[in-house]
Amino acid sequence: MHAWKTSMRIGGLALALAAAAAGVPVLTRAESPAPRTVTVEMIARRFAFLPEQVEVAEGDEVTINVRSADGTHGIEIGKLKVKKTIPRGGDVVTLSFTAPAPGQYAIKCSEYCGRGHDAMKAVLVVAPAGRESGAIRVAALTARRSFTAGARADWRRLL
Ligand SMILES: [Cu+2]
Repeated sequence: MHAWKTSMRIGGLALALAAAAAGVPVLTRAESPAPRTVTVEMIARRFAFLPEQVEVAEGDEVTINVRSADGTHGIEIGKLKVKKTIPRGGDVVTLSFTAPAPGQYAIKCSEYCGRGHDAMKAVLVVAPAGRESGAIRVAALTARRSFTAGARADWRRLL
């Protein structure tokens, strides 16, 4: 005779996802339960990422959804050993990781995409847990020279 033991766990993830539905359409943060989840919608385009800066706090469960607005690109966070190809056509590529020790982590394009490839960079900024600003800044919208009005329009259209 067998004793069947079934355990089902319904975690706090659903709560976090529901909480993330409100607020700014691009970046969402659920404050509880721990660990927090941070989801970033990102566009890769010749020759930049938008946003070009992502701020999280140590220990955050981070998901970056990336899609290309033109050709094939790649996304690599070398220090985190995260690297994926971003196909042409706009399909979403998802990176998931736990935010590491405080510091700045370079994000770069890992697939040669043309003349400006080497300049195609962004940065992940990790703040000490509990000391983040509370708002995830999107610095790229006005700052980046290589982002034309057309690129920003792509971003709005795709998200
Ligand atoms: Cu590239």
